[in-house]
Amino acid sequence: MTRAANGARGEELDAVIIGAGFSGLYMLHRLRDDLGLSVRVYEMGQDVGGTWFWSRYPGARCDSESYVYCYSFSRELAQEWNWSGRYPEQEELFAYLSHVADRFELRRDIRLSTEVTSAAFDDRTDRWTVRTGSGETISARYLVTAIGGLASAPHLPAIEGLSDFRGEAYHTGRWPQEPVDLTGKRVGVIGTGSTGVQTIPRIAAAAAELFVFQRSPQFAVPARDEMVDRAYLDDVKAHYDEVWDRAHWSIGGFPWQHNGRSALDDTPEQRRATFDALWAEGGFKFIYGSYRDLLTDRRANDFVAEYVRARIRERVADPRIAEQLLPVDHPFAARRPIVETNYYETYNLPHVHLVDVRRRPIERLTASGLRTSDREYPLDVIVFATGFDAVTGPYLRFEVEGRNGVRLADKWAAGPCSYLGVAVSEFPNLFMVTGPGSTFGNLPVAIEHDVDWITDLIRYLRERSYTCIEAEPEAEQRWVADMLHRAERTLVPLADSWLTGANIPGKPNRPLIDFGSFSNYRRVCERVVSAGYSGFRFGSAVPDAGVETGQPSLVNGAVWVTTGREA
Ligand code: NA7
Repeated sequence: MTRAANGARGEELDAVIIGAGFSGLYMLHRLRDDLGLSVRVYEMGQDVGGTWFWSRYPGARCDSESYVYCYSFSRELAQEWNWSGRYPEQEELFAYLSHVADRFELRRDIRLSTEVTSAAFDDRTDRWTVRTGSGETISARYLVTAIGGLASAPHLPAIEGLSDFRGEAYHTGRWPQEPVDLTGKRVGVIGTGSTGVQTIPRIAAAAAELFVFQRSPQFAVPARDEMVDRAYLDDVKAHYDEVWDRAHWSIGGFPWQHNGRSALDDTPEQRRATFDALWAEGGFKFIYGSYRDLLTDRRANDFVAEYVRARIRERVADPRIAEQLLPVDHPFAARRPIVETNYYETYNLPHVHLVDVRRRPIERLTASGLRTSDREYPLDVIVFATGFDAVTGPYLRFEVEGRNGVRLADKWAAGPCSYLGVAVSEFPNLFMVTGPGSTFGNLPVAIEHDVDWITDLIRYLRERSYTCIEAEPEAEQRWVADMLHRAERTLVPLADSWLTGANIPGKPNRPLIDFGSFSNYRRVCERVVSAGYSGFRFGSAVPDAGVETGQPSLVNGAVWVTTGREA
């Protein structure tokens, strides 16, 4: 036991990890089993799985391919696990993560149903004091946030009359654990992002009537589940190293590269042939395996945007409804791309109605339904597929206090800053797995990278008896500036979405993640390591014994070490 900053006695550990999803499970495995640290994971859900514990709405599935939406750190795990198909549904992903927790005996160090309510860095001991909703206080040398960017911060828009509605209401990110029976009911879905597009066809299959309240139509590409079969998945297993090597050094964490050409250099016929071939394959390859400039040059993007609009028109029987489903206010893939199955055909069903709430805005919920500016829709169930306070939201749900009591919420008031998306100046010994400013794409690949990188960094600290590490403010500022510069070279800033915080009223609007490629991010991180963790400074004058005796640590006398220049 040790004495925490305010004098409360707390259990002493090497590391506390927040979250038991993809990131937290692997982080626990590395820190505990490879470095031999004492570690505890706190998870607010009633089971492990993170996103795949919470996202249980009808049709919830990942839209990355199964064989790269998983861990690669254990060849045995990859060889023994058999995915059922191309895009696993929530149940299968949850089963996979549960299997990982069991196989690597992780559960004994995970506290479920326990929310971390605050974390404060203690300048005197160079340790974090972590408090939980169940009243625990823990002192830990390292705090690792493995909280993802979405699942813990669902966004419920401030629609008037929310509490007046007498029917059932669900947010897709907090779908009940027990089955919800929609059979024969009048259902309204608000939102047509990735989640809405996945759930609408499934809800339509059960509901008596479905009203989709759409504010912004988006671009979606076909999933083509049927294009991947058992033989394909076995072949991937046989070429494990090759597939993973390609994913690790790719644009977005998928095992493909763009075709190296500019869309501007091809003839209309060549472009059509390129798009047709990729459209037939389906999935994210349509974006990441296509022309090199689709996401950076508006003219190239206009070609693909027009192609996708034409394909949408082909699938919707009523031309007036088709027009309403066409995205026109943002470039293709400038919002997080959507992958769909039977989405557009759903609007050909007689009991499915598209309501354009940009033209006729939602005014309020009533006891019996939803009212727009021109009429009332009687509903039994309302589904909010309205997204998340993404990337920063999960961090600002609890109090995080760094050196000298500086609050993370204050530090990020104008938008998040970090060094490499992993560390924040003034918040020593805090490590974020895919935090704000980290890379974007197929997340398990990014997560494994970050977890390995953090593990190596902690090993480095321990081998040299450093008790404290902190990002230098200058390195952080340069990283943020570089990241914003890379975003400016893409079309992402031309769209309002959660990628820039624009989906949350009042949230600073700017890119929240690094839109450079995965391979670039990896290279930068490698350079930082080879320069002796440039951009960080290390403190080594706080003996662990100081914690044991409750003596103030020697912050003022600490030997701060700065190595190299940041990459
Ligand atoms: P998204 O992509 O943020 O989509 C949210 C949807 O909800 C989007 O269509 C919004 O319309 C709509 N929305 C939000 N508030 C309102 C109000 N007040 N009225 C009408 N419509 C509203 O969230 P998802 O859950 O679909 O996906 C998030 C990520 O999860 C996804 O990118 C994957 O990474 C997994 P808008 O477009 O803002 O006009």
